Amino acid sequence: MAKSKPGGDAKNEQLAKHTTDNEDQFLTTNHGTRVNDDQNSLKAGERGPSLLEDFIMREKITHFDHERIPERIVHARGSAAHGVFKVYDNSLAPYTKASFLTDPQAETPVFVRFSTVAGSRGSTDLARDVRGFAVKFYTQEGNFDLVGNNMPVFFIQDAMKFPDLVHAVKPEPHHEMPQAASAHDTFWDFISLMPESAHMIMWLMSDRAIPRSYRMMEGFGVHTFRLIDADGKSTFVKFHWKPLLGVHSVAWDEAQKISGKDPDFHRRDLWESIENGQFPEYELGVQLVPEEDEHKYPFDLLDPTKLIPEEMVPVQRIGRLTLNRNPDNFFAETEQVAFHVGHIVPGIDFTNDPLLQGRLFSYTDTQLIRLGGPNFHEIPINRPLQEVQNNQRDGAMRQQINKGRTSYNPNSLGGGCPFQARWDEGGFRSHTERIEAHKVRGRSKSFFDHFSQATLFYNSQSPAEKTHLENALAFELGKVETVEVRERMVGILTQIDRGLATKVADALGLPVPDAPEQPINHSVPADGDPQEYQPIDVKLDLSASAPLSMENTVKDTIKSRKVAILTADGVLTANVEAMLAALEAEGAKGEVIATRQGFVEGDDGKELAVQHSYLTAASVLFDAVYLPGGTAALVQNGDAVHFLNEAFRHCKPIAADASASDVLDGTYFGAGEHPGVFIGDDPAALAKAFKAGIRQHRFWEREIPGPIPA
Ligand code: HDD
Repeated sequence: MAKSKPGGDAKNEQLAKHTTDNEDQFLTTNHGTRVNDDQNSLKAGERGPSLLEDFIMREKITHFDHERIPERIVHARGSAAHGVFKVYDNSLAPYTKASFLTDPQAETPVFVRFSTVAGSRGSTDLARDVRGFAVKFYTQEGNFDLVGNNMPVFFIQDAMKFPDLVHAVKPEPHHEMPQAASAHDTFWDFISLMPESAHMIMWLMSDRAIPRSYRMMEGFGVHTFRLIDADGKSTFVKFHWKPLLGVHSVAWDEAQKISGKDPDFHRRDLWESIENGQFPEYELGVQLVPEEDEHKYPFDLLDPTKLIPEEMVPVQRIGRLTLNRNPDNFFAETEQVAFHVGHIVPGIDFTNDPLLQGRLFSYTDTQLIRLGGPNFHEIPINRPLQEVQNNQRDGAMRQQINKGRTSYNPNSLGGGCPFQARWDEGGFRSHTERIEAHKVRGRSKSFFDHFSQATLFYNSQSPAEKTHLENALAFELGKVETVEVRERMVGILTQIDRGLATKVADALGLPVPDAPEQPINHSVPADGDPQEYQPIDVKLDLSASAPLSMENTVKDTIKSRKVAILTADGVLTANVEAMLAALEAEGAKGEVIATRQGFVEGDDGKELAVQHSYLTAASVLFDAVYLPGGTAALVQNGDAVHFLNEAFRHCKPIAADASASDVLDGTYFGAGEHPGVFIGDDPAALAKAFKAGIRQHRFWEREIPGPIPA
């Protein structure tokens, strides 16, 4: 095994050792016998029955029959990439012993898997859902897994409720519908009885649940963890990932259409951006809270349904993650990678968050069944940089060939090896925490504020984001068939914001209760005292928190954006070329669309290469549209006109040459003035304005009901 060497090389070498180079190699059976016919099975005569003796065919088919392993019970659909993490100069040295967070020279290899939660492996990427953001750091001191999501809070406070949550959101058991969707009765039945999920529901109904790209979403460790310095002193920490491209989403109508046009939209986007050398980048952020401030906040740091508003504790950006290499083999790496919140290294430790505590059990347990036994740590993608040395032995599919007589500790026959490591030798030592308590099944009273942060989130949204959130609730609850469930949810919404409850109730044709209804609390045990589980009413000093709105995200780049260029024979070649160059100069990519594939003939007789026909392209797969002049024929092309109408409806930037106004007149929005629609004669000025528009991502102010659906 490769010795621990800084940077990605050690991991690459290690993986390369396990990758077969197929060039100049003969086809063999799994046991090394060269095969001379891979086309025909062995038969008794050319037209006769196949023979059992055919060990080559039987081996091939047997292996095929066993190709599938159980998919992940949650986060089954995912895609991943390799990369590196580097801490900045102002590292976390005063707070943690972990060298990957303190040594700016260290380049730590990482493997990151993004995922949806509810759908099965073949489901669509654009489902309304939480996204997993799991990072495996192959550090010098062992593997550290930060198994987070793109939302900073969770549905439930205690891991005891996780199977219930997942059963509720998964397809309903009698008919296995709907796939990858929370818009159904069992999910909302559960949520309407679980007031603690109110905050998470605000995130899930917001546009954060339909990201434009894995490269344009935040990540969060969710729980409060601990950093531990060399002296053993602990500081509470929340981990964040901040994408350098900003946080952006698509429209809900668009998400649904992408699910049909390209269910692999996020997977493809991640893959292509890495292949094109436009490496996704995120900064690692931390919010640090000294131990002595544990009880200073109007929420409990151990409660995973709460975030720490950045106005209270700023996020310090301490390092950068760059994803720079696609996996070589999806199954071997992306599918077999095993994350676990319990994979930590000296310098990091857990808190008593009851959700985290339950997770510490669940992840190994799930790998045992999913990856078929206790040796999943030997699969190349899961191996640490260091040589593994312990007295664990045997088990299914053991790879390591342990030598010697001793597999126990203490021993003298093996010279006492392997030795325990002291803290100053890099040994992990659990943080010493004083606990004086009764053993109870219960929850701290400090966990019983369920609404203050749900309200904070809603109040922090821009007007467009609020509308999207209200529409999402109206959509999801509109799909719920049981009226009592819808009513209970309206009751919950009254606790968050009366205006929100009213809008959703109107859409559902339901009355809004006069006074907010106290939701039913189901966290009371059968023999418990309901008084002990009464909600607490917390008023936050903060009425809104700017980082919670995507409106306030970074909008300074068009890097990696995809722009559709609608053409027809006779198109003004020079203008198309000027726009392509202007986009490329800032890292965006224009793609030519025409009625047929191959080439389109320009006004000057020059041929332009065509990337898509109107049949294979769709506006929802692009960030922006350019309509050059010389395309008057498109006014008769329903697909092209629809392309423009739909892009307008989804609030995307649109540029058009002034000479293309005939085609614009054929759209429902026309050639008039609209935010985000740029029309001009001068190619350079037009490209400049267009690029400024693409930086804005969307012009949501255009989102008024129009005569075409969206
Ligand atoms: Fe989990 C997978 C994130 C709560 C049990 N979880 C999984 C993955 C992510 C998360 C990103 C996919 C990892 C990958 O790409 O392979 N999970 C979270 C977050 C949670 C959370 C951010 C709350 C803060 N999870 C949670 C609880 C439990 C689990 C409370 C169980 C008590 N999670 C699992 C699991 C999975 C999993 C069943 C399925 C596949 C796997 O672990 O490897 O064990």
